[in-house]
Amino acid sequence: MASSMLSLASASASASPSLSLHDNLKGRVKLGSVNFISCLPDKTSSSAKAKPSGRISMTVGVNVSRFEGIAMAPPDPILGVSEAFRADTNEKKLNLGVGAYRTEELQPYVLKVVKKAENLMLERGENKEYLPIEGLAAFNKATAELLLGADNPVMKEGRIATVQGLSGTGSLRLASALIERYFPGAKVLISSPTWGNHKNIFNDARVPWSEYRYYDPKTVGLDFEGMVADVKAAPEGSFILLHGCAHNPTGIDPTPEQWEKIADVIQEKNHIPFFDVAYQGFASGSLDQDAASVRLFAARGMEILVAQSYSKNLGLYAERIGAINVVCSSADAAARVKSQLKRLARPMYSNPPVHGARIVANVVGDPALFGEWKAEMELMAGRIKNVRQKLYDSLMAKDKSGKDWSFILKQIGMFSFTGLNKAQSENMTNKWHVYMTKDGRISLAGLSLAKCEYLADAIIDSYHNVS
Ligand code: PLA
Repeated sequence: MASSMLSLASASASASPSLSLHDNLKGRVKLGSVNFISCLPDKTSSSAKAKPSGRISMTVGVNVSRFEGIAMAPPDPILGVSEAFRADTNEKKLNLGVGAYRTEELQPYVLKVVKKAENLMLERGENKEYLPIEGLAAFNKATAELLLGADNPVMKEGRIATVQGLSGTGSLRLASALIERYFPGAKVLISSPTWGNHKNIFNDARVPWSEYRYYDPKTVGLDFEGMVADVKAAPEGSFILLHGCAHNPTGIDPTPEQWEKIADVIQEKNHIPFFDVAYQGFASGSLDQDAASVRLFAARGMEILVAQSYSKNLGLYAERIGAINVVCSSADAAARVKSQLKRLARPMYSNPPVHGARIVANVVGDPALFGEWKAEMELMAGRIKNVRQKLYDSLMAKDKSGKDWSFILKQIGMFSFTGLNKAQSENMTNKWHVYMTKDGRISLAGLSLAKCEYLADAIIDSYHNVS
């Protein structure tokens, strides 16, 4: 309907190219579409000016839209890779862009424990009523306990405000809204590099950010001195965004000793640590080990923000389940913070979805299911470690240049930061049909043992033959 209206409009206008815009609009009105009339621009507005092209009809037709001034957005640097992958018909194609776990057959994986929890939920005939603004109480309790440990004094003293969020991203966004409202002008410091969406989140929330040094390309490791210096130099009371484990995209985490020093500087400068925990249990295979960084800060009695996600560790990508936790110095402060988080959430999305929250609450709340989850998580983390090893072995066997690829083994989590530059990453995609982000990151969770040699060939070719 819309397109036929447009073509009628075009025909009418192109038949009378000398008509003024207003005349054209009037002519269009005669076509008699109510929708169309309602879209007409104000003839006095500048946006209604016809462009000096032979296709005045099209200009007028398109200018009818109030969205004329909106330019095409670029594809997302991570999720856009999946779109390009889907469009490629080459049978060798490999999607190492988004961090989504695949089986050895490169198929998406629904955890067995998730299916069990869903069956239980179906048997119980759970209703579909709205959740409270803060989310499912059983989920909020479970997620905070998973993060800090059930016997953590923070839990016992009620010093934590936990609100269910729309997975990690939505939880980070809610925390950003809290910062914007209650800490106006405060800066968030993010690592260089970091997960690309962090910048978008803070930009959209109008929270100023700057970067601290993190990755050192010379050592392909952590620039610890640079990091500490930059955190020290930040204005007092800044928020320091830290990846709880499995740093994305580098796969390089501070050692426990380095975490202590980072905590020292943050405390010294009265900064507020802001953790993004998107991979708990997925880095080492152990939920407790992967939460050690956050627990270290909590044990010092510091106030902390922590965004959590269940996309990766429970494979609940599309359920959008996560949480924002604010550890406060008193139960009273936590209650007030929670009330304000709810106030921020209500006009944004009202209340969160229930399905994923029930899955998490059921899995964590049932000792048998909890045990099964841990075993499955170890399997997933183990498969990633195996392909990491095989990729390294293949590179070492095939690359005769003497290059040291051992940094791949030192990285942890689902990603490997290959060190390939933009042109080399593009070669990976254009020549080898290996889809990855342009910063040189590959998701090992999308790689199988069977494809390691092919990937090694692609990396060696791109590294040595593309500058
Ligand atoms: N924080 C970090 C560090 C992440 O890597 C991701 C996901 C998230 C938060 C948010 O995930 P969630 O909203 O699904 O909970 N990063 C992915 C996917 C896996 C993405 O970009 O959205 C990535 O490929 O980097």
